[in-house]
Amino acid sequence: MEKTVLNVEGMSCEHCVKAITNAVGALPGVTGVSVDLSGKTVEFEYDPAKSALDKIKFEIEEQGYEVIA
Ligand SMILES: [Cu+2]
Repeated sequence: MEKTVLNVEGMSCEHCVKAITNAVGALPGVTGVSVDLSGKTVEFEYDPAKSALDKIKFEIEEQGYEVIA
């Protein structure tokens, strides 16, 4: 498992936290999704063999947010 922190723009409320937590958490091999609204970060652990990082970033953008890094 690899621990990763992404900088994500556009998250503003608990709805955003839920949307991202549910969408990213539903991907295979992803656990421990934690959204920090004030820090504008999404932290999680993932298994690269099950979900590529690009796929995870894409999923966040599908929800309407922008992955900065
Ligand atoms: Cu929101």
